[in-house]
Amino acid sequence: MKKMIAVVAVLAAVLFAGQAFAHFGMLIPDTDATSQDKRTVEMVLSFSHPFEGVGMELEKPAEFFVVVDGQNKTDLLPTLKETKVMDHLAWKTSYQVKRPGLYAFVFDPVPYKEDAENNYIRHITKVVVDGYGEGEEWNQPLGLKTEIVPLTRPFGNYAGNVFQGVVMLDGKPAPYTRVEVEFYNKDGKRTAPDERMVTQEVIADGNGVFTFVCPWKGWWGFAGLNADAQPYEGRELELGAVIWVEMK
Ligand SMILES: [Cu+2]
Repeated sequence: MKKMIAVVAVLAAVLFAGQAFAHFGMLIPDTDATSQDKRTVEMVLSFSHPFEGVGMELEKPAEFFVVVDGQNKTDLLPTLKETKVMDHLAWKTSYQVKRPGLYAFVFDPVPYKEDAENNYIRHITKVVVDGYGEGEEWNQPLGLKTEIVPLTRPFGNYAGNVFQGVVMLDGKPAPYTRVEVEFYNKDGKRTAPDERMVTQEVIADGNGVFTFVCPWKGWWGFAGLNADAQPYEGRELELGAVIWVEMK
């Protein structure tokens, strides 16, 4: 009996640990490009474990906006409607792309209190949509607190392509940042042979540049993780620079 309790305790600890890391802000559109036949982008915002399909509550974000061609910022917060992702509170919206250009959507959450790690988590989450084939200046920073600036065009990619980006923090490349990578296992068909393989991990180089090959089609999330210099509510604040990219 004692042995069984010990085994259960170890299992619980392993499962709990597995869920404790690898949370991702998720901002998933139903397309990475608009066309004459597809003018509206449906988007879902959540805070989840994308591979395992385990959700967390995402309270209404502090900010949600679109930046068109790196310049015109429009607040989209009032357009958000409640929905559920992985059985937890999430948000959705529908956005009509009226003219050609580069559309970068960003949400900045209210920091999430994570008791398992005794910290707060703020994943500033971005996705880029190519408006009518005119999404050009896709490697310009938006000036976020932290962000991944793509070095691979963040749309129209093949599965098997490399994704490369620069992790920026406070407007500067953040050397040797740990980047967690996860596949959005939407239909649950992918299984990891091993708990460690749910989340993949790379480290940026001395210029904040990281590289990852995406082996399958689908949406891939990249989270460059740093601790904020300022604690939040007395705890460490994990700052995540997150970007989602679709491989086809
Ligand atoms: Cu989590």
